[in-house]
Amino acid sequence: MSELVSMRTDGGVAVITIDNPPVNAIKYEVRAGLVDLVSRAAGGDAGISAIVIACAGRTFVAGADITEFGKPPRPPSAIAVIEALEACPKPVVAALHGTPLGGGLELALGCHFRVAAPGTRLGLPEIKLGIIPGAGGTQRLPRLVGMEKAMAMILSGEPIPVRDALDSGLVDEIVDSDLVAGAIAFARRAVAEKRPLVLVRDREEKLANAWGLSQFDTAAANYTKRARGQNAPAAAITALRAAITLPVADALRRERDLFLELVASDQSKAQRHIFFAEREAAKVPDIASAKAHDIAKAAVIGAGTMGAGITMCFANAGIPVTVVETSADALTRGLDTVKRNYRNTAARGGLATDEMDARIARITGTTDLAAVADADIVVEAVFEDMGVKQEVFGRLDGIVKSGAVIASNTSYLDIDALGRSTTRPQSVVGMHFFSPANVMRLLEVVRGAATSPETLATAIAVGRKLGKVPAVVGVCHGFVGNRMLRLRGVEAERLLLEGALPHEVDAALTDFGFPMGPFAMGDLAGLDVGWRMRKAQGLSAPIADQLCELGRYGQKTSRGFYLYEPGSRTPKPDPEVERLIVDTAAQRGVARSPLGKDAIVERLLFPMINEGARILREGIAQRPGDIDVIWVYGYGFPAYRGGPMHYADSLGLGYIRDRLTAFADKTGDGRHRPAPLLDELAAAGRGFASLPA
Ligand code: 3H9
Repeated sequence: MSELVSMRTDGGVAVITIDNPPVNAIKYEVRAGLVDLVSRAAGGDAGISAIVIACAGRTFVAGADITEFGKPPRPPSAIAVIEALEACPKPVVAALHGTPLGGGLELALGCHFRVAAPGTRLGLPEIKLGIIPGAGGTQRLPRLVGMEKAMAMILSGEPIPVRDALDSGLVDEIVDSDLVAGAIAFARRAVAEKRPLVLVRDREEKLANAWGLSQFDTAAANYTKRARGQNAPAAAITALRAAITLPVADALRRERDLFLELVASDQSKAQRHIFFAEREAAKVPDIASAKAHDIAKAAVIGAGTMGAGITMCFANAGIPVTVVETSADALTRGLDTVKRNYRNTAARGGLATDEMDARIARITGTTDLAAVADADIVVEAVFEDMGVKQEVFGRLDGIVKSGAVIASNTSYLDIDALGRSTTRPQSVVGMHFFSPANVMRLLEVVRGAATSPETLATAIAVGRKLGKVPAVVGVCHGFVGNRMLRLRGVEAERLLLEGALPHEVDAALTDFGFPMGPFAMGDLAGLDVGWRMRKAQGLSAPIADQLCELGRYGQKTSRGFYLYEPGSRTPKPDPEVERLIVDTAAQRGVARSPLGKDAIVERLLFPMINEGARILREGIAQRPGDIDVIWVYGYGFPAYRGGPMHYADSLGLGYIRDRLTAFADKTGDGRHRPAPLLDELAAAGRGFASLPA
């Protein structure tokens, strides 16, 4: 018998327990153990009248073991386990807690009944891995909760709370006391009451009352519209549609075929890469034993756009936070922004009123910097200027209690220089949030030369607590994300001179899968921001600078790279901008000629990948996957392409090297010469993924 699955009996009820930490994934040994024990309990032993399937540890089965995907299958499959459960003539009750997800929920759907502990969250998140449920989820879930809800759950991948699961028929009972005891009691009642053992796959009532095909197709179209470029959503819809159009056995086979096709696809490989890279990015081997400080109180310096967003992050996570501004007016403006954001979320149904009030109550505003004295972490989010920030750090040094973390939200500046303006550089770290800070998942945690292991560990732990994806990076101008972004910006401007128009460049990137192209993005953020920064550094951008000189700052002035109708955020190509581009190219003696989409994408992305190689060699990022995580969570790089470095590997580094060499010859820009690391890997026929961990 497998050690990961065990059985005991409790007054005639067999309790089969899975114990495969950390998340009870149903890997081979678990599947084998389950088939063995379920068939034993189901068989002749008259002493056993019912079965409970439960899990040890923090959760019921959270899915298939993702590390097994792409390897030769080892029977029994998850489907075989579910068939064994369904074949059982005795009632089978799943006892759910934690996060029954994916194959875990599918296992539970193979049982006759489901009971759950309070706080359980149930879902089919396969879509986030570029696949669909492959063990009956697309057929059994709609039979329990109806097609509309099943479609929402499977296409979003988001879990639902247990209360919702009870109301929609996914679970039969919430057990407030001991879960397994409650499940055993439920099983005994089922036996005593001779409750009919109807399999979920045979329940037709909710499907029969469900949408007709035309309603189904209308709803499905809404999801596929948003799915741009991804294969899994369309496959999920095909499988769900089969629940209405095919006999269940055929529909299950259809689902399985679609699942197998997707598991083998590049998109799913890319999304699985991101799943594991996300979990790796916050791991720093040399601080593994450092202990994070407890954070009971936080403070944020500055209540501008970033400061207000960061303040909300703490309040959302249940941490009391003091926000400091220099004037009463600025403070009021900042706090108003926070309240408006919360009210908007509440109005959209995203936040209950009492929860909103609780979050707002966690925020204290003040103009007195001394109020941060008892904070365990202070996040500085003042104007992006070294002098201003150093002054703030110097003052904080005299106020903040010993041992507290002093973090800067700078997006470019030298964390070591900020550390040196205090007497405790060991407590200083970068915490680079992305705008809007209360929404964007990425947090670049910047490790200074003097940052102590405890400070770094605390910043990472705080990031997790705030629901962010922390990625640890080293100090350089712009860290990982903005350093690479800058190269993309330079290239985008060059492409305009060489023959492309802003909407063509943007369309090439949105077709690739980015939510927005660089020019629409610049207009949204405000072109004056980059202009000011370039001037300070003695840099220039041929087109953007001229637009700014004309007062075209983007959406806020209704004109930028595009034209915006009053009250609209939809970018419209502007003939005046086209003329300016054509004239500028002529003045510079650049002959313009049309550029194809693929050529545009290569010119924008390959120099970034090259910079990524330099970043790796310099040790600014620990692993290629960290760079991928930063680009997926901070800059909208499509997860189904796995981030820039994974994407580079998928194309082959030899190809990237050759294209970069051609770019360098064409533009005369030395930055385009293949970076030594890229060159070496390409010469050896290797990819970034082959670098030692
Ligand atoms: C599926 O089920 C397909 C079926 O439809 C068809 C076939 C049957 N496999 O996230 P954490 C690891 S597809 C392997 O930090 P948390 C994870 O890498 C699957 N490993 O914990 C990490 O390792 P490490 C559908 C897994 O408490 C450790 O466990 N299911 C898996 O923040 C802890 O993870 C999903 O997509 C796995 N399935 O969150 C659920 N899951 O410590 C994916 C986790 O070495 N999992 N690991 O870095 C999750 O969403 C979260 O892990 C969960 C816990 C919410 C469960």
